[in-house]
Amino acid sequence: MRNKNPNKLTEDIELTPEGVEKNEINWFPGHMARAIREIKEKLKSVDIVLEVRDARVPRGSGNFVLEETLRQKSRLILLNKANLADPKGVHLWTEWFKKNGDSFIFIDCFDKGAMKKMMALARSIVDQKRKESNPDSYTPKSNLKLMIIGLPNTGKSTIINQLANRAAARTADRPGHTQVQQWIVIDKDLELLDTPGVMPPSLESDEHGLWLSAIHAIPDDLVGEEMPAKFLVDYFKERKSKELKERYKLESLDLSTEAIFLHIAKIRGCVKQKGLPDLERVYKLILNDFRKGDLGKCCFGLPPEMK
Ligand SMILES: Nc1nc2c(ncn2[C@@H]2O[C@H](COP(=O)(O)OP(=O)(O)OP(=O)(O)O)[C@@H](O)[C@H]2O)c(=O)[nH]1
Ligand SMILES: [Mg+2]
Repeated sequence: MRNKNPNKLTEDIELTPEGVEKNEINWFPGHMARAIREIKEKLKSVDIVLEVRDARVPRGSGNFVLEETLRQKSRLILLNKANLADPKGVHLWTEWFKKNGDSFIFIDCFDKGAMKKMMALARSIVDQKRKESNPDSYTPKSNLKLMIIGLPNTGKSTIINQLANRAAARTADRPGHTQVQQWIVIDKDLELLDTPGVMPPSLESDEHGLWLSAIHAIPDDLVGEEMPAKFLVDYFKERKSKELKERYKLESLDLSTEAIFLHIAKIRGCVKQKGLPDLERVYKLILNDFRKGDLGKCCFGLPPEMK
């Protein structure tokens, strides 16, 4: 469903008792409320939850609806796609997560070394909890059951495939690909539960919505490509991104966003009939380039006390 008010991403959201909202942009359709219920139901049967977030939006790609529940369980926050995140931002958020006391790790899930480190950390969290609850007769747990949760498109199924070393779960470069929970047995010592991506039922601000649209947690057809594309060009312009400049052969970054759009339309042949610029194609192109990391690295939002 397209947002009826394209200048506003967030609407006042009314929650029903089941947690299903009634707002104009429906990024929280019925199946997400069901997915949240099913996550809560399965918590008892797993040793630890791996909460996958996007390293480019370390806090804003969490889900406040599950926060309270997850705090009562062993949980490791995986900040995935760290290869696309700005190292300065990663450093600031690392300090914040440490201070906050949450277990976390920044990873690029295609990096075998990082995945090994992540699994060792997950095992140590489970063992630590067992030790605390049973100090006298503690034994490490050999067969682990993990549940992978997180916002759509954060890389949950890809992480499972990397651990399995095969295409055990279906993946795609778009949100909402996994629709049902699926157990994947890696070997006798490791079982993973893949779950459908779930969005929080409301967002903090319009900017928060733009971050999640940019990283493609929110499908493009819900809000359109124009606002996220404008946001991204402004963001990288402000940071004097040399990737932005080089990618689109810009003479200077001291141009208006509209002038940059027109320039891209010209050099990339995005033209409609009668020679008019096809801006819709330009917006799509910018989003695609950004998602591949071709406009530069980024980190959206600062830790709370630094705002
Ligand atoms: N650059 C980069 N891309 C990644 C990484 N992890 C996953 N991806 C890509 O992100 C896209 C989404 O991956 P999925 O594993 O399908 O994401 P998901 O969280 O399972 O998505 P849903 O099932 O829709 O909730 C795919 O195109 C992956 O190749 C990563 O660490 N770095
Ligand atoms: Mg998936």
